Amino acid sequence: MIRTLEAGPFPLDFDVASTALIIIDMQRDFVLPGGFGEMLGNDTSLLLAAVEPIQRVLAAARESDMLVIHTREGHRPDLRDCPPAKLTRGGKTFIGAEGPMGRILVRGEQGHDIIPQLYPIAGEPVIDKPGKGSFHATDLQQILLRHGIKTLAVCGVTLEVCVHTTVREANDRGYECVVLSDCVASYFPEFHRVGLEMIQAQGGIFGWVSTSQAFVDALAAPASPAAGPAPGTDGVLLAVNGTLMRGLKLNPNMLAAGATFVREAATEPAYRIWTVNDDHPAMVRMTDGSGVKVALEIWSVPPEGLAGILQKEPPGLSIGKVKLDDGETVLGVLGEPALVEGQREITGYGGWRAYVAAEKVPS
Ligand code: C5J
Repeated sequence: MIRTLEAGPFPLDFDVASTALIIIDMQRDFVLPGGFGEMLGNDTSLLLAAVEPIQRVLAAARESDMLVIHTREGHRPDLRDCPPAKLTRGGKTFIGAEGPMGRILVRGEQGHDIIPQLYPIAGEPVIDKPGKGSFHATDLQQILLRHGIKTLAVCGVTLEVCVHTTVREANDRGYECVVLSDCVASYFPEFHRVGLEMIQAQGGIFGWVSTSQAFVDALAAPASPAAGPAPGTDGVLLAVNGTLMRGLKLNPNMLAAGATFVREAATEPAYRIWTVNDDHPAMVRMTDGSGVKVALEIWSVPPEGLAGILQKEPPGLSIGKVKLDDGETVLGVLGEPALVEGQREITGYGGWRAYVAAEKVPS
């Protein structure tokens, strides 16, 4: 069931069945006094602020039968999986040392385990990871593939270390990540603020940022968007490359027509794109072999909604056939060649969204 999550830099459509909630390292060693975090000189109380929002998100995810995954950073008791540089970083040895909650960051010790408020229940995988990232030296990728996961809702600590490393690893592997801003924490408020900015900078370079409340609301909303056909069923596939895309200014025309987002895509390498007075793009098919791939979105539109979308399009844009890089041909918005005369070409950005993000064009 497709849901829309209010998020930056633009709303994220996600399917509950292909989304996992991943809660990173909510271990005593990071969030309670006497653990690794405090030994490094940090005030652990800042991390406790994330516990209550994560509890609400966790309850909503469990209620929706969403896959929930927990991670724990830690090492074998003999520390053979801990690189010497990590062990002695800062000139002191903390990992493996005795503390009030047992040996620091060692598997099986009290401090290594997840705090009771967020404790996993039966059936929720726990990933024991020796590194900061959750993919490095773990079976997380296999579990996500086995469950058909495409989207990760990410919570946990610390934002700038294990959360960021995991999001970057996941993003490079093709997962869509949304970080819930109040469900992550840092020992450094400045890192919290900047860490979130970095995720969604440049049009969502690593993913999306949302909140616990928006996530809970999206899961509680009735089947949404209810107006549109299920992707690829009785709707007509339409490729849009500009302001009709998610979160951009003419996207309400798509929603009003009952259209639903299907996927991101790219054209075959036969197109170029211009900005028409920085108001909207015009994508033109090239016949001289100079074309490249242009990023676009595929939407499913009820046939009766197509005319309404076209009518509201700026002059010089029409609906024709667009060939995608996977060989499929769909209907798509195209610019008339005359429209782009004297206009600025932005093909080098790869698409309208990257252009408006890079040049901060109101969109
Ligand atoms: C750190 C983590 N900060 N879970 N680990 O060492 O972020």
